This record gives sequence, structure tokens and C-alpha cells, in this order.
Amino acid sequence: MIAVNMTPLLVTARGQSKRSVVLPALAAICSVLLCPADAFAQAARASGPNVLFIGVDDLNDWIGPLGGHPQSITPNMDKLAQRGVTFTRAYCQAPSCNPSRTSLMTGLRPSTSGVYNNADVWRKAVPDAVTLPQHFMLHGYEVLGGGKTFHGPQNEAASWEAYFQFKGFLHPSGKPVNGIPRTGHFDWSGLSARASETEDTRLAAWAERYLGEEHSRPFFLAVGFYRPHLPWYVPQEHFDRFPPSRVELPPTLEGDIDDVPESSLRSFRDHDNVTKYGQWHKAVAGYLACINYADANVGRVLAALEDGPHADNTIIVLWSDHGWQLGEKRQWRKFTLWERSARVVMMLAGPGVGAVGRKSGRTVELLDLYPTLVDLCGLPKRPELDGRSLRPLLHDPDATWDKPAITSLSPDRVSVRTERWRYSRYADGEELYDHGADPYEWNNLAARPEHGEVKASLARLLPKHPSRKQTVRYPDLPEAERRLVEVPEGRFRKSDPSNYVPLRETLD
Ligand SMILES: [Ca+2]
Repeated sequence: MIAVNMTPLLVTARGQSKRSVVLPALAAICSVLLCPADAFAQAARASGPNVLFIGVDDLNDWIGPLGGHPQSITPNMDKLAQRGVTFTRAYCQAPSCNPSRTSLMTGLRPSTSGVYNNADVWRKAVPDAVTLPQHFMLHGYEVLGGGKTFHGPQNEAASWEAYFQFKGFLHPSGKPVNGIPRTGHFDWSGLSARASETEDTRLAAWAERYLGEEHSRPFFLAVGFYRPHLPWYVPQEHFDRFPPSRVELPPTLEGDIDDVPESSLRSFRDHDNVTKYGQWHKAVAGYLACINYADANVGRVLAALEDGPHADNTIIVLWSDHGWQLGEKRQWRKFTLWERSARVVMMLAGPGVGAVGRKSGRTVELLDLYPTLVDLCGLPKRPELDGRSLRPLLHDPDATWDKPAITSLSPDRVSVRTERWRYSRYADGEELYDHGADPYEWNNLAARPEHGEVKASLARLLPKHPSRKQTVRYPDLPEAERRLVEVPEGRFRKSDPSNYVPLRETLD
């Protein structure tokens, strides 16, 4: 497969491989984006620090540094927190994969792009957007990705010089196994396989190899781990650490949903099934097992960086795309505007991160990462971005900061978070939570007259004119066009140039 994608023109020998791969990619981007003709000259001048950009899919705040679950075991993320800055009030711009990742990777809010749903074809919505990896590519970085970066079916070749594609995930025999009828991938089980046979650990091994080698240009390496996305199948050793009979369920309150708008809630089917079939403790154990597995993979990559030649000149970013509900408000999965879905993991370490080992409680957003990395690496700014560089907070985590965090489900279901408050607006109602007194968002204060002024001031922070343009849906894309957003399978190994996959070249 890889050999088929290669042409002798592009890669002929190890010494020529970088130039051979980069030039077509840059040319392709330039032709698409009409970038300045001096992009090649800029490419030659890149001298900033490297970026290791690690994403973990569907990871909520159940990690040591955020304290979301007292039994979570995340030694590697704990260690990263000691080396950098952890943002304790970091939020996604949309509580589902595609719109959140589109916002992160383009630096644009859903209210700007109109991308609110997993099926929305983001590239159709923002055809001129220069993605975060593209911006680094245009300025001379070697840009590689692997695993889940953009939303699965909507990864785009033009954002990468080479990509490590997942091949297929292992599952237990006889799946699904939890006994819930028609449960699909809402399932959890240990695997008898060794970690090295699983996709995320294969991805980690790919990144380890790259991080252990010398490179002549700075790199931007994106590593997107898939678990704890459903189904929760990871090696049994991780399940062994969380006996279901001993795991604690998340805090819940009887009658919690009595005071929320109807449209804030999704179906109760998952929760009814989980309780009916006695799966709540087992599900919590499964999620904790997957987080523990994700932490091990993150740890492998970080250890490779630390032991390799790039340890002192690489910015590390760890992020998740949104949170996850495990029965709070009788909800499972994401797709809600509450803290449990909106809060994400965001940690930075390395060059430019001065406040080592500190936490920042300022409200920050995933889309702030794009301008932050541009800033830390000394690349030209992009004025169209909606986020703000976090550089001041990386030196003084308590620095003055007036930007709230916005999370949207649609133009008419949107939430704003400040350090104390969460205010959410729906077509059929409102919510107001005082996080100073109510960390689980149990008491909706929106109807209390004494909070009228607070509510009004928070409402003014919501997007004024959110985009309502209809975006092409992925299932409606003609087959020929779907090829444009798929990345061909490829593995990158520096010692073997045939593993470079010049992605753009394979699309025609
Ligand atoms: Ca409530």
C-alpha cells in the first residue's frame, strides 16, 4: 500500500527524503491557500522549538492534576503537571469530536465557522482556513500526525506531510459483552492482547521512534490517542487496577434534572440500561481502565522525548477534545453544556513555559492553543484566529485575564464559563450555576431574581451573531469528494524513507 503511494520522483534516498516530501506538500498548500511566494524561503529559516502535540480522545477531568475522580491512576500526567502549567478551567468550544477538533485545529469558534456537529464537513465550511499544522508547515516545520487529530473521517491530507493511520482496533471475542441489549460500542471489557498489539500503543511506538532521532528542521508532531473513546477495550492489566466493587461512582443528586431546560438533556436510554443491567460500577471501572491505558501511552511518548535529542527544545501540549458524563444528571457520553462535558485537559510544558509545576485557574479555551503555539514558536501571527495566546499565564498563572470560555452545541444552545459562574442559554430556558458553592452544577439559579444582573452580564459574553450557515453533511458528500478528506494509510520511520507518505500526492 505504501509502495503504491510512492513515486521515484519524490523519495529516492534518505538524504533527499525531507526535501522531496516537503516541497510537494508546501506547493500543494500554497496552491490551495494562495500563500505568499516566499513560503519556501520561510521554510528554510525555521528555527523555533519543536512541538509535541498530544491529544487524548474523550478524556474528561478524571486525571490526577484535575482531581476529577479520586481513584484515577495517571502517574505520567501527574509527572507532566510537575514539569509545566496545568489549566484547571480549560474548556472545549463544542462538546463533541468534530466541532471541537475543528475549532482547535482552525482556531475558529463554531459561531465563526458554523461547524457544530460531527457530520458537518469542516473544510467545506471554512475552505480558506489555514490549520494549525499547516501554519507550521508553511513556516518551515516538519509536520507529522498520527492517530486521531481531526475527527476520524474528516482528517485532511493537506495538513500533514506524513501520517500514522490506525489500522483496526482489537475487541474481545463475542462483543459486545456487557449484556445491555443493542449496546453497540457502548461496551467495556479487558483484552487478552498485549499493549504493544493495540493501536494507541503502536501509535506511541511510532512517535517514540521519531522522537529518538535527529531532525534537521524543527518539527510539529501531533499524536492523537483514541482511548478512552468507546468501546472501552484495553489490555486486562488496566482493568485489574479497578475492581468494580471498589470504584466510586461520580457524585449525583436525586432530582438534579428537575430544574434544567428540556433541551439541555439527551436520551436517558444509556442511564436506564446501565442501572437496569447493573453496569454503573463496571462502566466507571472501564473508563478508569482506559484512562490508565491512555496515561501509559502518553508516558511512553514523554519518556522517549526525555531520553532523546529533543528533550530541551520541545514544547509539550497535552489536550483532550471534551469531557464525558458517567451518569451525572442521568447522562452518558458528551453532547451537553455542563462542566462534565465542557471541561478538558490542557497542560503545557517545555520552552516558553516558565511557571513550572504551577496551575492556572483562569478560564481558557482549546482554541487558545493555536495562537499560543504560534507565539511560543515565533511564527507570524494569524489575525483571523478567535483565540488568545496563553503566554502570559505560562509565566504567571494568576496574571490578569478577562476572557471567558464559550462552549456551543448549536447557535441556540450555548454556555459561558467564568471563574465563578456558568451561564447557559437554550431555546426553552436558561441555567446559572455558582461554582463557588456548587461544583457539580446541581442548583440552577437562573430563575432567582437576585441573580438577574449577573445573568445579564454573562449573557452579554455569548457570541452575538453566531453563524447559521448550512454546512455540507459528511454523509451527503459525493464519494469522489470524500477522498479529499481522507488520509491514505502510512507509517513514518526515519530510517526507512519508503515510509514517508507524501499525502497530497496520493489524492489525485
Ligand atoms: Ca439540578
